[in-house]
Amino acid sequence: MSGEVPAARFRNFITRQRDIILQTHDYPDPDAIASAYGLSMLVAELGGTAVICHTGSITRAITQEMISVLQIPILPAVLAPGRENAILVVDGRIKNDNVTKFPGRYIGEIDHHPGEITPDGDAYHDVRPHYGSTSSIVGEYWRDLALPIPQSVATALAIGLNTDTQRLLRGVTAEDIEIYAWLFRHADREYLQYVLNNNIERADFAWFSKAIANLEVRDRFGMTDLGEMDNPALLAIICDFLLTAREINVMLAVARTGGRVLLSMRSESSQHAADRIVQYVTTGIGSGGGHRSMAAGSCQISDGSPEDFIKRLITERFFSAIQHSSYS
Ligand SMILES: [Mn+2]
Repeated sequence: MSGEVPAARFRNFITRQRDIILQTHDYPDPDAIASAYGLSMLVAELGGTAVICHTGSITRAITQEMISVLQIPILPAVLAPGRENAILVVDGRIKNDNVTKFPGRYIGEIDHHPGEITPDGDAYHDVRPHYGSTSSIVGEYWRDLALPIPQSVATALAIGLNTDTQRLLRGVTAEDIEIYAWLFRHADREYLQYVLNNNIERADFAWFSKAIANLEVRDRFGMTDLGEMDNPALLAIICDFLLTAREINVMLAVARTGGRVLLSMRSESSQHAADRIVQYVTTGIGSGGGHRSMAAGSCQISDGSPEDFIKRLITERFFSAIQHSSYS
């Protein structure tokens, strides 16, 4: 890697590759949406064009509201233009299962998840697993290139940074806090606080109540099964919430949809990395990954009833990880 700062490297990359598609991971969350938006505006500022697209719905009302209020031009996959696409993956990895492939060339990735980079001599990689959010990386690009960041971009990035780090409490580093202070100065603070303080809806309460009723705790591991529910974003929010219980250090929330089981996992235990446990639980039946502190996965229900499948494979594997403090 050359000695230039990542922001300068990105600027040089855009001078060679002026028209790009920014693809978020499927079912994009606020961090993915905000970082794609921040990058699209930066590409425009640098004289290029960038279209944002994704696969999978955006289910949270507050996230849809943020997209419309901040006028973020994000398109569902079906609207993505033709085969000449040069696609840069944002808040995910080219190789990941949660990045549904579009026609075109994959030219790079900007991400904060751990794991190997996709080897390709020409591709652009800015991968910083120690960062709490991709929004932090994109915020640094704006700051380090000394470009005038629009208020809507600073606001979106500050929201993305906050949601991925659980309000600066999870997987956060000094770099995240420093760029947050900078973004905060340029953001619409009132709207930022409004979005962060209104991410739950009344309709969610029934799911919270079911999650609490179905909660099983062994040692410091908690698990809950929400039954049929096609809403990975709410599953993650519920998982975050249950982890705040003092008695729970590792939390798994599962739900079923279309013959699949969705998993959301959180860990605040230094001995138990969420990504490692999700990989262990889904071995041979699905896939998963993420960070030490937050991870997700999915499995295909192969045999028996869904209840039986979850109990036999997922629940038992999950609780058996209590013994394995080798996960690090
Ligand atoms: Mn992220």
